[in-house]
Amino acid sequence: MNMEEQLTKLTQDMYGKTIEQTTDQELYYAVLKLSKDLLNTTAPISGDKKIYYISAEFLIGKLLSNNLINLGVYDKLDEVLKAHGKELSKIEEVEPEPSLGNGGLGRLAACFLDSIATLGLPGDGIGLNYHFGLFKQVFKDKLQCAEKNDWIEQNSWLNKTDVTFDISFGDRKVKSRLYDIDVVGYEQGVNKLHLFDIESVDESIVEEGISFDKEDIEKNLTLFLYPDDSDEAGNLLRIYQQYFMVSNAAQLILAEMKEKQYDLRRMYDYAVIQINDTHPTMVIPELIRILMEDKAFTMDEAIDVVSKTCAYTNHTILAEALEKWPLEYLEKVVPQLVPIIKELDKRVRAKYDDEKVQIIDKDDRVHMAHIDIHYGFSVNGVAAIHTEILKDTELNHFYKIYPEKFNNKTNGITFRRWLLSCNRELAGYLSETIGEGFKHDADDLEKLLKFADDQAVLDKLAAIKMQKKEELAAYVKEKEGVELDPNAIFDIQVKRLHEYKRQQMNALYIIHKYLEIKAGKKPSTPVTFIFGAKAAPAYVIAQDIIHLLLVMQEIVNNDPDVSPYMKVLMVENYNVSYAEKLIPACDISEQISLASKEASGTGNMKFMLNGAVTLGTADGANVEIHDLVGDDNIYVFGKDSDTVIVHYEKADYVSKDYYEKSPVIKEAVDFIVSDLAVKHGHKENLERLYKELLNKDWFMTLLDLEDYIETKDRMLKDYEDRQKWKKMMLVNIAKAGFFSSDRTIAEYNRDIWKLTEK
Ligand code: 26Q
Repeated sequence: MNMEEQLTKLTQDMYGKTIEQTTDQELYYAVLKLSKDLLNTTAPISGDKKIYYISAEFLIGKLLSNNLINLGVYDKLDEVLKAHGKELSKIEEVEPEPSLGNGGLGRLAACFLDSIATLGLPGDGIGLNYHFGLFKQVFKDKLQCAEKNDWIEQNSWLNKTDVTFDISFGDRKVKSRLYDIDVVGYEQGVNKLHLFDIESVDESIVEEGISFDKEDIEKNLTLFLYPDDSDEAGNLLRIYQQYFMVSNAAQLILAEMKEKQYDLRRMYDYAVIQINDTHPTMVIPELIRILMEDKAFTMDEAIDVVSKTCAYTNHTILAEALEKWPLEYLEKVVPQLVPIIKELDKRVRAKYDDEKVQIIDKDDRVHMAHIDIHYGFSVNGVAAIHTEILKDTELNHFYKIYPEKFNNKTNGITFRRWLLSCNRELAGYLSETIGEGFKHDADDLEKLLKFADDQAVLDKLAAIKMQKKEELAAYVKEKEGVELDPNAIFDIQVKRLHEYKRQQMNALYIIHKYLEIKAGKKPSTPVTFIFGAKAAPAYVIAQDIIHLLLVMQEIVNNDPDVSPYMKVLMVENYNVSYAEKLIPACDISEQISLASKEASGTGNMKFMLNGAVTLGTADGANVEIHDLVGDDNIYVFGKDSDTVIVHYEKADYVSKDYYEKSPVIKEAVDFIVSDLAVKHGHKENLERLYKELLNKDWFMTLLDLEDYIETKDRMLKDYEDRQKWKKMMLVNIAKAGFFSSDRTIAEYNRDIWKLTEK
């Protein structure tokens, strides 16, 4: 049967209707079924050695479009649907977005699964099947409210398996159940994303918002990602979740080893476990425990085998994000691991006198990263500058002990989702211009450089950008009720809300611009500032920053003197699907973290690939973008990481000095608590943010504000030199090949995993 016949039969069997008669909703489920049938007949990727990527987050996004592309049937299906008066892009809208991640780390895990399968490497993801995942963001009274985000439906990409495991905690035993999602590589075979759930989970215990009984572990264990940890019960719940994840992972890996009759004493010849940040760290003591208790290993043997199997990726240098669990909590939830962790610590103490490398500190807190570094064979950072900072400062004590373990793996993104799927117009035009080679070898994008002076190519790139801006404007009009002008410059900052990412600095720029326009200085090209960000519900200042942005949105957009020249929009519930609409429509990519704080960033890569120009600090992967495109095709500002690190060491940054020295800074900061702002907002939130900026400003917003204003103004001016701007777009696209996650995964494999590519 050809595709048209298959689909016709499906809609007939499922609904007794022709394709024409079905609704988009019904068609989605028919196409889902068709895709799942295709996945079932696609060969699994196999090989002797396998990578297990364990992660608390897999921010996979909607899967329909991506799976159709990777299965090689997107165009065919699109054609069939069109012939019956249906639009694939409309049908895609029906799919709910899985809510299994928070930000960069989770999206990276999803890109990696795509590339692992695309390179034909045997490798599965292992994580949790959160029913409500990360909360859904709604704005009420210009404040963020958190609601549950349900995404699991009767018919979905999840496949219930008959795999279950017993998981024992200190005070209870539970039964797990494995659900699988197929991960198909681009014109390749299939791997799995293994998501564990608890049989007794109960969605009905969630009350208004996202509150629930944190102590009812049998019912709540897999409801939410990162449940509020501002009290003890919340912390314990996170430990329950982490142990549940890794004990399932360990049992699954050992079961697969057994099935293949592999010799466990050479486990490292058959398996690599990549530990994505510290959330899965307990897999190390758990594997040691099982090998000793069930497989008669001595402690020495178990430690040796596990250490040669596990590798750790660090995603942050922020002290507050490095997990340290009180030993007392571990005793309560996972007492069986405590003697092992103590023994691991004892062995470290016997060898090294240095307090900084111990696992259990003097306050009896267990430093999870320290377990990974001592008892794993590889430690990697996620961008060149980040790895250097780890080696030189944050993890220097470890680097001195184990220089051979440290390596860099600069992050990447899958071009299937972030070009072929989200920007079909650009992908299509690139194919016409430089051939299809870039679809398999991203470095081929460099062929575009030959066209840097070809007017037709430059104009077409600009025309595609305009089309994507128009599409975004239409979507935003419907979704948010805000009118955007596609002729304005689209300046976009989308990422988790965090002070180090400095959305507040962007807000201060907006205030500055608003005040300038009010004073009569009107920009010749209008500009639209777009934000998308969720803030952790317990992160007060982050909520205040969202509030300020929403206040500015109201003030600016409703002021007839100002709104013809600038607009502000904070989109509600920013997620992967929204990113796929925003990124292709962007002119200016805001990557303005305080230098040294953003490990890599991956949004920066997605924007570049789609022809946006970066406005950024010398931080994370921005540094590598700068190296690739050269000074003429990026706007870099702000103090560098060495300077910032010295400020922290000397504790000599005083934000008030910057405020008092600069009338421009003072005026912008003061506006936060002006009568006008307070009239539109809440005094309490605005005052708290104002005081924070003036008295603390831990992430040094005011340090870089003047340079930021100057650089951004220059960039907005340069946009008017259309020829220059179009060339910058072209160079950014052409140089983005390095950031394909296929390159990243090939490096992981070459240096860490050492699997054979198929
Ligand atoms: C820590 C302690 C207690 C509870 C939760 C956490 C926690 C939760 C989430 C710590 C970290 C995260 C997420 C981190 C993250 O997303 N990091 C980002 O990883 C990306 C992929 O490597 C990088 O590009 C980003 O720079 C980095 O911020």
